[in-house]
Amino acid sequence: DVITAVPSFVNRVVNQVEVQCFTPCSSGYITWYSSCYKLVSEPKTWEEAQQACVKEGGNLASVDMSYDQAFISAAVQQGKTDAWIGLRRLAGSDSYKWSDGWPVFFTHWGPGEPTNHEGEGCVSMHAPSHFIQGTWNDTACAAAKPYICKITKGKADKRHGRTTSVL
Ligand SMILES: [Ca+2]
Repeated sequence: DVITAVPSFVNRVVNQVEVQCFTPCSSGYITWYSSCYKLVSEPKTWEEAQQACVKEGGNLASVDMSYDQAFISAAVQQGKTDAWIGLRRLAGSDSYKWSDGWPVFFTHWGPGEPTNHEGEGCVSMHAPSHFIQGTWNDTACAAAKPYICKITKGKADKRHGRTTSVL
């Protein structure tokens, strides 16, 4: 038998490998799996921080899985204060949403969190000064904090007109 066509799944694998090889992270970003991350120490409100990340082609970091949590927590522990992540409570509700649109599969709240107080709808990750470092806290969106941007390579790649499939 002669194989006359490359199966579509092979094309998808090749595309993914190309994306990983030819789309390096921008300067100042660290690669972790298929995303690039940067801890920015200049404090901003949650909304300003999100806008700053969008300007660079990303969003405030979503934490999709426990291995992301471990990586992002390690990055935050290099700073001195809590840092914003991309989670925010929907107004007038108890449900939360990632700013990059990723579904909320995984959470790592600190004890008693989220408190869901009115006016505390944005989520930060605790710094090493906190006894439960790396856990999450819903707090005032207008507070200025360092933040973590995340650029997902497949998404950045779409800007150049190429589609990346997830297997
Ligand atoms: Ca809280």
